[in-house]
Amino acid sequence: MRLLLLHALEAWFKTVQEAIRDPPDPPGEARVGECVVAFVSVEDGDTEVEAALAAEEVVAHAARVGVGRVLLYPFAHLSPSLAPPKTAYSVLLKLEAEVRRRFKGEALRAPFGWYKAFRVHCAGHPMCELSRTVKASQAVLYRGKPLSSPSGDPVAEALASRRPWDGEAVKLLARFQLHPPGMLGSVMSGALEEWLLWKTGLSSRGYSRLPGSGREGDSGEAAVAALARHCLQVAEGGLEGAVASLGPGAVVSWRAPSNLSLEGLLTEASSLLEGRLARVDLDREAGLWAPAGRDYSGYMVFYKSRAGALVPLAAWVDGIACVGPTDAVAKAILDAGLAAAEAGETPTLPVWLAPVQAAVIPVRSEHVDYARRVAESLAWEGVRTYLDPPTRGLGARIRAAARLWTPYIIVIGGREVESGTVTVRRRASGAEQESMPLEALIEEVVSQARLGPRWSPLPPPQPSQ
Ligand code: A3S
Repeated sequence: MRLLLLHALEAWFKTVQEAIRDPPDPPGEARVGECVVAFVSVEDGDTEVEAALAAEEVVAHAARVGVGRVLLYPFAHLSPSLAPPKTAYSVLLKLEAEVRRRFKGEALRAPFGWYKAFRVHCAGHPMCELSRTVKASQAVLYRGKPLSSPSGDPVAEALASRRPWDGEAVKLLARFQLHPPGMLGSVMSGALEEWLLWKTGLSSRGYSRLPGSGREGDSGEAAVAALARHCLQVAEGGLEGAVASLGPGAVVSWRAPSNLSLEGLLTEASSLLEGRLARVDLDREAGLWAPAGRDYSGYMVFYKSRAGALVPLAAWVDGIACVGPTDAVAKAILDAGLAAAEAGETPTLPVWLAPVQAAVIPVRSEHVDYARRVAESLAWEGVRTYLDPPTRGLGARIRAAARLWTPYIIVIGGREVESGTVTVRRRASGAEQESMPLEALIEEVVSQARLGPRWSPLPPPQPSQ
């Protein structure tokens, strides 16, 4: 289906002469105030899927230009492969129904099957004109219906939701610099990518870096289609494994048996995801289908967000598993952490995933030199560490470290300086603080971080079969 969408300050049309035998609509004339005029050419093969996708485009343009009225205008001149009038008319009626279902404003339609005189006063601003080609292969279907068409089915609504994070989560994602993306967020995304490469053994046997393809947001139709397309790209490419950068995150994919539990892998990355993952089969009848022009089978794993959306985190399609984008996985983990906190638990990240692994806090200025030595010896071992100087109260600095779920908060006071020890608050154990020798602390933090990919011995390279 081809669309030409114009933001008009006013429009007028008048039927002049029948263009087909027995036009389904009576002749008519109308003057319309400010509206989006949607010139529509129904193409060969268009079905209710294109009608729903086109309705989405029309309603989105009206919202974009802030107009409360749309005029659907059948227009047999935007495509070389037009559908015959009868089919075109029935698809046009479907488009009208789908627009009415979505659009809170007024929806009008010009008569079909007529030569018409018309006038459109185009507003002329940069956003005024838009042309779109709408095809089913862009659609994601759930139980055979496009996700974008409101179906009242809670799963379909959750899949199509564009607002996966509530206010609470948005604040936390900003603090962790995941949304908008910042340094801490890229550390978490990168750590997840390294962890996945390590878990799948790809890091030892090599993988291809695919060019990234744009992806809008963490959930909704586009994210689902992007993940499915990525799997197919790797499968069709006959690749052993691949990493594609998608915006601030990356998708890691590898050849995997169908009995691989992607839910298990995700909860291994963070137990916070436990119980918040849902699997939807990629199956034309019963489940989710991101048609890419050919049949395939598999499933997708979604994170159930606190805001009630389903965020795609992993998929297994035709022998290829893929997890990511890693920034969406990190966001899901933080959102799940909020759910744990709401249930009275203290959300913690594995040390290898924590963007900040250790905070060193000298109580007073005379403790700064020794504290700096502690911070430097941790950083020297590759521990992500910061020193928070006594420019504000001790309590405020401890709370700041806790707000970033820092696994190790290390306080340095007079006693510690004299005895060459440190006082540690471990977020995971939640127990009170403990005094221990600096060397023992370094050994513990590094051994915790070693549970991640960075220090663990890589598996021996596979003999190239
Ligand atoms: O082609 C004659 C008139 O019949 C309608 N029509 C279509 N509209 C959209 N998509 C198709 N595939 C169509 N097939 C037929 C239109 O109303 C068309 N009339 N603007 C007027 C005069 O040109 C017009 O296109």
